[in-house]
Amino acid sequence: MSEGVRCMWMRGGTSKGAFFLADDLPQQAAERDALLLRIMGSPDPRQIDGIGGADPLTSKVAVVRRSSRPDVDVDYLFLQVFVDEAIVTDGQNCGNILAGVGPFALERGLVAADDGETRVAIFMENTGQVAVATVRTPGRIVDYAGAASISGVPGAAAPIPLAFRDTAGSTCGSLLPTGNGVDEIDGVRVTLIDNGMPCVVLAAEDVGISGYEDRDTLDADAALKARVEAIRLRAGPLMNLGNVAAKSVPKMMLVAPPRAGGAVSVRSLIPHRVHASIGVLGAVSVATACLIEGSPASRVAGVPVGRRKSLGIEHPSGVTECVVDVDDAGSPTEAAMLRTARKLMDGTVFA
Ligand code: NQM
Repeated sequence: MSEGVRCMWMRGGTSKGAFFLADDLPQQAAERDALLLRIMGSPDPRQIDGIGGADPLTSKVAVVRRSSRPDVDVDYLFLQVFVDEAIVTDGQNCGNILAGVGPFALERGLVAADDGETRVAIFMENTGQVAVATVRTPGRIVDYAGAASISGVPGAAAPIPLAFRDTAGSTCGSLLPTGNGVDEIDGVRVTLIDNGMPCVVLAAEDVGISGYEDRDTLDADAALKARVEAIRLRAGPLMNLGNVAAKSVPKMMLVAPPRAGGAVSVRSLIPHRVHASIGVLGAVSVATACLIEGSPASRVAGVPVGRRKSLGIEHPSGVTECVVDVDDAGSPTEAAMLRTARKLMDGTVFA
């Protein structure tokens, strides 16, 4: 591949990654993954020989193709390239990188832009659901500039609302894969939940922290990480995920009472580094856990009444608003989140 591969480097939400057309990458997964490891510079904690940013949040890949599915514009496969291990996994989705998929598809001509704004229906190959992104396209050109700000990203940009349906059980088969709102693992009460992202939700105080620590403090706490990882490894098979030792799911969500006007405060391990803010579908899953009576999240959360619930998820870099619609039974039917994205570089990457 010395001739290089066409690649767009984009920020999507609070993450950054390399966006490729599916046709520009090897079709065989092992060959593709070897190439992506070279491109990102993994395995290496500094990713010095690649374009990855030495952080799981900046070592991400989107593979996009025109869709042949009815009512869908493009198919999006998300790949997480591990930083310090030679692992590329499609075992999770990513709602932050998803925010860049609409603009990328428009830029590459996979979708025709409308004048004003363009609705892009995106099939998320990792989990099999459709998300709808609305991208600002005045004069049929993607406009990245705007006044929307999201916590975790300095400044402002054009809003890209994302809407999700039918995300319950995306990877685990059902919203609550054990059938319970609360389980106990290693003496800790947990909710094993998947509303777009498999998550283990537990009270921060039950693993000996306040839940308000910053990212660096928690990343330096080896004892905490070992305890949380032991719970994660036991949760994996219970969530129909099998042995999760080399997987990036489930995410570990340590919750505490809100203290900045939101619904709940969260520190998430994704799974071996602490998230600088929170993942999109991770936030949807935590917000949903807050609605489950008697769960560790519901015990600390302040949940608004009504069928449409706007829950502020507090995290290390601010508050992310997540809107969840519920049916008469209180089960989630739809979720929405505001993101922004930015085209950073378009060119050829060499492996
Ligand atoms: O949960 C990081 C991110 C994510 C995932 C992670 C995400 C999501 O912030 O939808 O966006 O949890 O690995 O990019």
